[in-house]
This record gives sequence, C-alpha cells and structure tokens, in this order.
Amino acid sequence: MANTLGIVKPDGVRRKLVGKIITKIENSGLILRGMKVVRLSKEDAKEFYAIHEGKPFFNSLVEFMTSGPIVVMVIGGHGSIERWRELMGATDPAKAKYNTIRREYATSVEKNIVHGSDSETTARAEVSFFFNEDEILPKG
Ligand code: IDP
Ligand code: MG
Repeated sequence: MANTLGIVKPDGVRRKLVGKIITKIENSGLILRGMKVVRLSKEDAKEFYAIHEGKPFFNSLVEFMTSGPIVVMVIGGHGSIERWRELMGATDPAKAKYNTIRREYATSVEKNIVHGSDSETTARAEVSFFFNEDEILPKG
C-alpha cells in the first residue's frame, strides 16, 4: 500500500487540467492523501530531476518545470505506483495508450502534463521531497 508522488506539471496547470486529472484519480479508485500548489526554484528542479542530469533534455526540462506553478499530490491505494503510471501513459504521448492522461492532453514528450514516481524507492524519496509526514493523510 505504498504511496506515490503525482505532479501536474506547469503545462497542465496553465491549461486548467487539474480538475480533469483529479477526476481521473478519483474515478480510478486511487486515494488522494496530500496535495499542494508549489512553484519550483531552479535548484529544486535540478535536485528533483538529478537522475537526468547530463541528458540532452535536462536544461530544457528544468526551464519547463520552473515555468509556472505545479500541483503535487500524494496518491495512495493498492498498487498506486503502477496504477498512477498506467493512468498517465507513456512518457511520449504519441506512444501512450488511449484514455491515458498523456495521450489525451500532452503536446510533446517534454510537455507531458504529469509526473509519477517509477518505483517504491523513488516514490518514498519524491513524496518526502515535497511533503512532511504531518501533511499526508494516514492510511486506513
Ligand atoms: P517519465 O516522466 O515518464 O518517468 P522520464 O524518462 O523519467 O519519464 O523523464 C522525465 C521527464 O523528462 C519526462 O516526463 C519529460 O517531461 C522529460 N523528457 C524525457 N525524455 C525526454 C526527451 O527525449 N525529450 C524531452 N523531454 C524529455
Ligand atoms: Mg521518470
């Protein structure tokens, strides 16, 4: 019953897609355990995406992720990590399945609307990057 981190990226907030994305989370049976609106600094974004440092898209990704507010969410429920990734769809929207968020809304491989942790280890680290324990609804 691990929690995962979800983000509505700056393109999703700018395009007023937050409500539609939350509806998809609610309809899927996943549980919202925490949520806030934040604006990343350059340093924050570099730290959050440190694993991608040195890749050709890194600087552009940092620019994009700091270009406006984001909505960060703690998403729980059985199999939350895999189920949230499934709801998001593949990184490249052209390769994402129908009815996924990225297939429906993303405009490019970079501006792909949402983020989701990819393993239990990254989920734990990414949730605590944004949330203190007392900002997360307890399980049960
Ligand atoms: P993920 O978000 O599906 O886990 P990652 O490979 O972890 O995908 O990449 C992190 C983010 O970096 C992506 O969501 C996307 O915004 C951006 N990104 C990944 N690959 C590319 C690329 O080839 N060009 C531009 N941006 C990319
Ligand atoms: Mg990733």
